[in-house]
Amino acid sequence: MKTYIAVDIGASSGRLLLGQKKADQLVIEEVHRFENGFKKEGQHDCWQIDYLIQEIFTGLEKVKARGIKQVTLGIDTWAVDYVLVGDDGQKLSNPISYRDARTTETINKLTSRYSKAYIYEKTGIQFLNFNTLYQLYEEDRALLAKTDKILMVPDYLGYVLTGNSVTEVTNASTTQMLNLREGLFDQQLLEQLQVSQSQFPHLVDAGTYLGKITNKWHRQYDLPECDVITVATHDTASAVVGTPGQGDDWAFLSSGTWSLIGRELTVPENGPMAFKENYTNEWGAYGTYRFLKNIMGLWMVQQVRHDFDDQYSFAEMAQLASQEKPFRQLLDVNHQRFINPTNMTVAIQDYCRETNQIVPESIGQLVNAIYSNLALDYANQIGKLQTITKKPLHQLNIVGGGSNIAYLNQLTSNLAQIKVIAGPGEATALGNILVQMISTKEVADLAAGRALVQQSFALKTYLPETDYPGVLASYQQMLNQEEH
Ligand code: LFR
Repeated sequence: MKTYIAVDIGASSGRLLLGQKKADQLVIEEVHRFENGFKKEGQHDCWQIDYLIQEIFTGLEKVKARGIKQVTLGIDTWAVDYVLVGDDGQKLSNPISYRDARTTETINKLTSRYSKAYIYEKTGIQFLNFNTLYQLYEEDRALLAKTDKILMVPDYLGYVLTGNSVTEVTNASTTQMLNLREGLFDQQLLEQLQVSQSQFPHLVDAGTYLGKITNKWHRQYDLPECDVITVATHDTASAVVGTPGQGDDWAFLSSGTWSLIGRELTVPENGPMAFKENYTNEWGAYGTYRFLKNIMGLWMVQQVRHDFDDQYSFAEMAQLASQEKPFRQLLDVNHQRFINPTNMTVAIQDYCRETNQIVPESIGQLVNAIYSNLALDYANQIGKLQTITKKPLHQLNIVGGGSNIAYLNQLTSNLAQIKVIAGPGEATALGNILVQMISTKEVADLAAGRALVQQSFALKTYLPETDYPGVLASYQQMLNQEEH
């Protein structure tokens, strides 16, 4: 029996999961989990990339300690961030986090030359302050001049492990630098950044073989033999692969640090309405597109938890939130002020004070305010998704850690008046493993992979139980007023 390892690193935690196909079931087990986060280094919030590499090896040593001698392995992480590598093959600095303040104003600077509409038409990618396009625009020119390779974070990790470098497309598309029509980096945008095509290793699709872990690491650590496969290296791309949607009337919501809500398309949708609503067309595995929107997500809950000295577990926070009344405040959860505030609790309370709303004080009230407004935004986007793609939706598949929050799932089902299927919580790692299994021919294709997930994991169904007359309309009105 083959053993597959998913290295899945999100902005707040990372894990190694072991997967095997036993009879007609996909069986997974977590072998190692670790914290992740950025730290201030000088002016900037930086990822601790050497620490992440160390944790990958620690996890692989645990695999070997179980007597497993041979595995295949795939790596996925969050998107948009990159590592600059010099001529000597070493990183030139730690990667700066997308939440760093350096790009807050950059969209305006860059779009004074090329309009937003023009960039959108080329790339089909949503305008987020932190896209790689804007990060590279603000990059230290002296460092860029010394840069031999620009590697997206998961490509960098694969490079450190194997010595081989590629640019995998599901993640590369989030740079907002790939040309949709040409399927390559866009020459004009590269020129604007004074970055050359040759600084990016060649583009590859998800499922491409990368190489073996080099002997240097085998001498240093007790590792299994490892064939590294470049999976859908963007965590959201892996999550969508691992989402057990069937037919074409389902939407996905990958619920973690971010909430990524959208639907899978086979042809990108970058028309005027998608542009106006700032929807993105991120490239997926096997010729698909993730037509989606970023919503602030559980980041807000994670930060509030820190404000309360991490004394509550996420389950306790959800329990306390469910005892409060929903919709006591309307918040624009996607406001820039919630991207990286010094204190999230204070940021939420200030917002409520400024807008003359009840100020949430207790942990339950704060978390309820976040859940209520996330659910409102989900419902709002379900409507927009159907309008823009001109196809009805009858089901929302919620995956990721957030799919375990029953209260939030029910709120979402009620507000959007849609059937919610929750789970699996580990869809990202599953998608990572499925791409490996498709590469080794243990699974036939994407549809077969999703069917395997469907039959291997217990999913929960939520049906609308009630509605909240006028609440979604008030939320939409609040957003419209904010825009004007
Ligand atoms: C989710 C995610 C999103 C991306 C954001 C920043 O973990 O990858 O898809 O927009 O993080 O990279």
